[in-house]
Amino acid sequence: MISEHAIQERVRERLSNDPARFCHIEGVIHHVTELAEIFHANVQKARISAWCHDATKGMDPQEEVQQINAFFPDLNLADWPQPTRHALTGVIFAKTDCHIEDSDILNAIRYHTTGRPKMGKIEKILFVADFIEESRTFVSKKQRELAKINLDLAVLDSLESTIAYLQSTNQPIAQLTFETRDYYRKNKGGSE
Ligand code: DGI
Ligand code: FE
Ligand code: FE
Repeated sequence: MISEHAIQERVRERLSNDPARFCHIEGVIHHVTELAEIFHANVQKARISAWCHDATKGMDPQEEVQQINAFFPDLNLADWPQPTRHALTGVIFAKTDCHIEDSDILNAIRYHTTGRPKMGKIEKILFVADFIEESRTFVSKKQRELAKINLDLAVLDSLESTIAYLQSTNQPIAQLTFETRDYYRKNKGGSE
């Protein structure tokens, strides 16, 4: 794996035409660092996953499909609505451009949009940090506070909010997103 600084520079270069996205990522870096310290997770892994998570956002949708089909031949793209696909190309970026092979980091990137049942600590930290980052003006102070107290409840809270928003705007929702919500409804605050 290349150094964190080198990863940061590759992401900056990749997003040179989207400074707001780079700024969002810097905000997520701040939150994953804080959450990893609170919940005793590997800070370095959390930060690397945060740098990569949205690096490929804004790609041409056709190129996106081609890249995903070539890299994940067994994956069914019907399960991944277009707005969730940058999580998959993010994994491709992490592996090919940054030489990342660590499964905690790659899973955090892959599931940062949909979540998945039984997420690991780094996965949950990136998922929640992405939701509470300052550019999400609809997130309340209470929701940001919850993240520092109970990661599982914060995952659930973010999912309920995203699903309600997507339903109200008639957007397709990944099956995995519902499965994740159902899992965290049943396991409220259960696992760490
Ligand atoms: O990339 P970000 O904007 O930082 O955040 P994200 O990766 O969580 O979400 C990207 C977009 O995808 C956002 O508009 C919400 C949407 N999204 C999240 N889950 C789903 C989804 N869109 C669809 N269609 N289906 C989902 O399951
Ligand atoms: Fe994203
Ligand atoms: Fe993001």
